[in-house]
Amino acid sequence: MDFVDLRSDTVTKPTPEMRAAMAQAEVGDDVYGEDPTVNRLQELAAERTGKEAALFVSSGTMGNLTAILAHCGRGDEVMVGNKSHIFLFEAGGISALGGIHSRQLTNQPDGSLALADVEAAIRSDDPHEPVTRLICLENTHNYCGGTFQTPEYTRQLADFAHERGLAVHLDGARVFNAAAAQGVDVRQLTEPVDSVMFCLSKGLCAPVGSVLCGSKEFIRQAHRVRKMLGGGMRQAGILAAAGIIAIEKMSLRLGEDHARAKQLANGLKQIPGLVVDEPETNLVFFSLDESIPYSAEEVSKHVRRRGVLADVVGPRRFRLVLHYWIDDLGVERAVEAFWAAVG
Ligand code: TLP
Repeated sequence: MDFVDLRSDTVTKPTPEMRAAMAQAEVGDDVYGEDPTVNRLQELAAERTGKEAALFVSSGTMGNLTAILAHCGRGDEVMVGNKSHIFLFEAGGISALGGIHSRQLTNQPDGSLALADVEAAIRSDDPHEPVTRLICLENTHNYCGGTFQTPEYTRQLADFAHERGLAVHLDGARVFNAAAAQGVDVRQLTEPVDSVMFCLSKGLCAPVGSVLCGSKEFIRQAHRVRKMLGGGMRQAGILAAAGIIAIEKMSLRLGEDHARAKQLANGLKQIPGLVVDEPETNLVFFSLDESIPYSAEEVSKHVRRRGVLADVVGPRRFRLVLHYWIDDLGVERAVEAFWAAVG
């Protein structure tokens, strides 16, 4: 069956243009710094995010881990949101592999961290306590509903952190979605922070890879950490070639996914018993109210039989993700499948 796969934007396959560029990519040994296509991708990523340098990594998880290990030493503390991807879904890597202590602050409904909470969580110079080193933001915020942070908030939080001697890392897995949704240059969201990781392999359609960007000195350290984690790749230009198209072309069309997310949310809202959050970007979250006698798992099996794949994120909660390979017909098929399952 031809599935409408709304489980994630990570399911996106490369475009025909990407496959052609991958086949023709000029490559070299990237551990020697000799892969011209990787170098071009890194220069492009640095330039787009307003940073001095960048490093190609295998995944978003590796990018965040590499960044946090480069910012912090063993026993240091990093502030993360209690709904952040780093805290919830990265296998506890920062503590397991880095000996880094996490301090979880309550994410506000829009995914931000309240400055008052940050201030209250900064450790004092007391030998009993870990040393506060870093604050992590997430933009767009996945589990807060694909919400975006504004340039003003980002600047305010970064200034606040810097005045107190702390660094800021941005999990910008979908930061191009955050920029597109606000009609701003992505730099406005990345320049204020010390480091940013963004993913090529989600809504931007590349098959593999993320990029970590920051100062030259930070990337020099991150390079060593990446090697330590086994992330030094060789002829990675084959992957980077798709990444260049992801940044140059695919980042420009994300507004289409956001418009379809609204279309999908509006369609689902018509179905009695579904409580649909207003999407800000490409993620649509909704819940089943008590009038529906099925669990999310049961509903998901039902819609699957109609060719629609949905992400179950709670006993009565779903996430549907719009991306390049979902067109208007896909949105219609999804709405029809949920009508048939619960309507
Ligand atoms: N998110 C995936 C799942 O792991 C949940 C998804 O389907 O959304 N930061 C954020 C904000 C993410 O959403 C993700 C992936 C990552 C980091 C990790 O990226 P990868 O999967 O490349 O390691």
